Amino acid sequence: MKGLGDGDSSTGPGEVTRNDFPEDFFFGVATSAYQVEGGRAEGRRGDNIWDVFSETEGTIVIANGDIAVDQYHRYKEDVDLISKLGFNAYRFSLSWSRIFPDGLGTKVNEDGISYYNNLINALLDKGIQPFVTLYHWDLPYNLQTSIEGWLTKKIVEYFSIYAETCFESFGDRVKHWVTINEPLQTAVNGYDIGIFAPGRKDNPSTEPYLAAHHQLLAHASAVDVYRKKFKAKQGGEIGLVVDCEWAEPFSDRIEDKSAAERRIDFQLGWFLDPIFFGDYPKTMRARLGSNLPQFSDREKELLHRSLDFVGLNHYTSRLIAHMPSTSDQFYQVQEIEGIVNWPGGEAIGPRAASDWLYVVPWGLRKVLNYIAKKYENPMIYVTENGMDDEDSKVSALEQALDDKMRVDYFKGYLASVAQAISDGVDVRGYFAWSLLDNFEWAQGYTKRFGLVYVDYKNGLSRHPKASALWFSKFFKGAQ
Ligand code: GBH
Repeated sequence: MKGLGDGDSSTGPGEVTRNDFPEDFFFGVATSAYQVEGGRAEGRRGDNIWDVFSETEGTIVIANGDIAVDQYHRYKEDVDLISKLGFNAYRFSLSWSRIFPDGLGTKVNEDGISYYNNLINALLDKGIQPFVTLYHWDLPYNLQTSIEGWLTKKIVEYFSIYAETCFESFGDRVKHWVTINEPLQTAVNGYDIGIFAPGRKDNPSTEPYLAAHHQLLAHASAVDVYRKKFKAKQGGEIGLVVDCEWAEPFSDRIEDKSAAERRIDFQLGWFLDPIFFGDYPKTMRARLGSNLPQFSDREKELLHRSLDFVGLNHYTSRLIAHMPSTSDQFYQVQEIEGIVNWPGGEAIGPRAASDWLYVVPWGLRKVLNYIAKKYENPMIYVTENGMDDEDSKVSALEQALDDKMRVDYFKGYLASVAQAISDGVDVRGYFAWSLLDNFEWAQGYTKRFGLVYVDYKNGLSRHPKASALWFSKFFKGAQ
């Protein structure tokens, strides 16, 4: 069964060189504010929903980002590191509550603006392009308590004010903007399963769809602000970051094939169909009925082509089968099951530390081709791709730095991107997740996604792993 299909030739570590990519391709590393910054109470930053969620009894979160890996104080060192390793781009996110502590957008916190000015200037000094995400899950806490966060349409207005302030303050230097990171995860993990802030799980048949709807409208409205007021003068581009696993049909049965298609509709189509085709996928309308909100004509217009590029976060793939009854609400409505073993029993790929992450390099080529074909061959950045190791309390530093499996992961997935480019997909850049080991949300510091090891027991010192050094050699044309 394994080895079917044209994308399967690169299951092993691929052969890949810098020459397989265009000269002006962006190779970056990525992080997000709450996962790396720390400085929770510094610079007059307001609390966000993760600050509060991670100190709430009964959540599964086992740590917090109060200090995280302290990029707030070490940004210069981190920028030097990115530069020394040879990357030419850095994707990071802004903490909304550093800029507007209560989220209301009435008074800009100048301390927050200076911090990001310093970071952006340090990057540009080293010739590193900043790719700036406005929202990577850390909603100002006051917007959660006062207006129910993403459940209400009012959020669109607050997000637009925040976005405008960011374009105004940083857009003379920032030319690549992302509005929202993975609206799918906020909707499903934040409002269905409840493992992410704000931890809601009591109305899984309605709230995820409202949270998604308002994120889409907030995205479109921010893009509108950028295009009307800033784009001509600043000349940058703006997009949305979606996450999508590849869904390979478990078998040739028609039920499994359409289950796999539905799975992608519920991950990718949920966000890209309204932008390209004016409404949610038909499969979603059919299954969700009145639980799926409607767009007004004006909103449809606002959403229409509201992006210059698609940002894709991609880590893993699944075999998808038709399954009429499952325990998870989001899977139940799709009637699907995600499977990690081929019908013959062999795993779809080696497993990383996280139980959801299987190494399946060919899946990335398939997702990229899927997006190109379905959505008019848009410009794409792979905005996240990577794998994690288990934090080990016992093994020596040298062992932790020798991340052979991650080197193979990057080789395989980069080869897959290169193949997609030769297939005709318009991929312009690739970002490895993550620059540093960091706060891995519900899993705290137990999972390490970094190219650079952070020694939590020794002053958060940074130590490049073999994978970071592999990238450096790759940039120089050597292997
Ligand atoms: C990305 O999401 C995020 O953008 C990034 O912040 C994060 O660090 C990275 O993934 C690695 O996880 O049940 O706790 O195991 C990718 C989509 C969403 C995949 C959450 C894993 C399960 C979380 N991810 N999901 S958990």
